[in-house]
Amino acid sequence: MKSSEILSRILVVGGLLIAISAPFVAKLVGAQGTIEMHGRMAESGGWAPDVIQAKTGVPLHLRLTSEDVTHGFAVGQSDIPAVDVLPGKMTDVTLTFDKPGTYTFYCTRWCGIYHWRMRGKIEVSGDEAASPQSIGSPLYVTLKLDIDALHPAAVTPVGIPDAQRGAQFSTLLPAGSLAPDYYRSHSPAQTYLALRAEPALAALSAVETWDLVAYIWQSNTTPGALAAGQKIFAQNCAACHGETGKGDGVFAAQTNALTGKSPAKFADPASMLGASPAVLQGKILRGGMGTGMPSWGPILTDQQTWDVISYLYTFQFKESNK
Ligand code: HEC
Ligand SMILES: [Cu+2]
Repeated sequence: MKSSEILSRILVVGGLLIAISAPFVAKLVGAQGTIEMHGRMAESGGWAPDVIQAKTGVPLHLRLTSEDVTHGFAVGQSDIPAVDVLPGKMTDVTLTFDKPGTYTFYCTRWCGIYHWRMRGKIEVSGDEAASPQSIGSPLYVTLKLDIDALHPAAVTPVGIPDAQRGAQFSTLLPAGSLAPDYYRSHSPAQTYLALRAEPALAALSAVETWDLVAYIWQSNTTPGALAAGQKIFAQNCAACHGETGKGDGVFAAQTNALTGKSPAKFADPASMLGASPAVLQGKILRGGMGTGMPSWGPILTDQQTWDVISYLYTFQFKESNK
């Protein structure tokens, strides 16, 4: 084959590709470089398109509309405010990314049982190094925890442990008890048993020791983090786990009918006090893989994840100022 022949073949093939892809690209990218995006409930297809390319520093214009019910649109791990996406209306959103990486956009309205599956990706290219999720391995991986195993608490308190009452014994605590590493890698029941074995705490009653466990939890959070965690919980978790953590949210029964699993009961001390923050974080990041528990890793920032975890323990512990 002569080289001119090869060249002409490449040209023909190249021409064909352009002809095929041109109408498709034109549909996605409108006259002013605006992408029109249509939302449908996940069972009818979710977002179209569901993968979008963008460049750092270059504004991305989206026109959002719904083909069925009201949806919402937000980008995970970003502080861009969520907008509503209404049938028969266009909502314009302009996004500019400073960091390259793959961002997840998602629906923020409870449009149905598969609501949380209404997700898509924005692939942002650029020169800058850091990606939005470059936070290293999560704790459950480094600690080699089995996040799917049951974690019954070896011991549970009689009443509600009270962080304020615990504060008065805080000077007796062994060094390192309040360190984040310790708090995150131990369940409250494990912490309780470790404190019971401390000679310096031998004079404390069981109730007083549990109060100290609550104090350790409270020392590892702040009122601001708890308030942020409460908001995240109300928006994203209560529909399954229930407003009061009893596993009785509006979608709990449907989740059980679909997967055979029920949303975890954070209000149940026998299970919750056996869970370390690291175990809870693992499940939140990864999701249940078929249990109905969504994966929140691409949606919540590291800080938001710890905020909601510290909030989950309010179903077990009493805070100082309450
Ligand atoms: C669509 C329903 C649904 C939503 C929404 C949901 N969950 Fe879950 N979640 C479940 C189910 C079902 C389980 C139990 C099965 C499992 O562990 O995978 C579970 C389990 C968990 C566990 C494991 C608890 C344990 O003791 O091991 C944590 C932690 C958790 N969810 C946190 C959250 C948080 C935080 C949110 C919101 C950001 C959330 N979930 C939203 C259904 C849901
Ligand atoms: Cu939706």
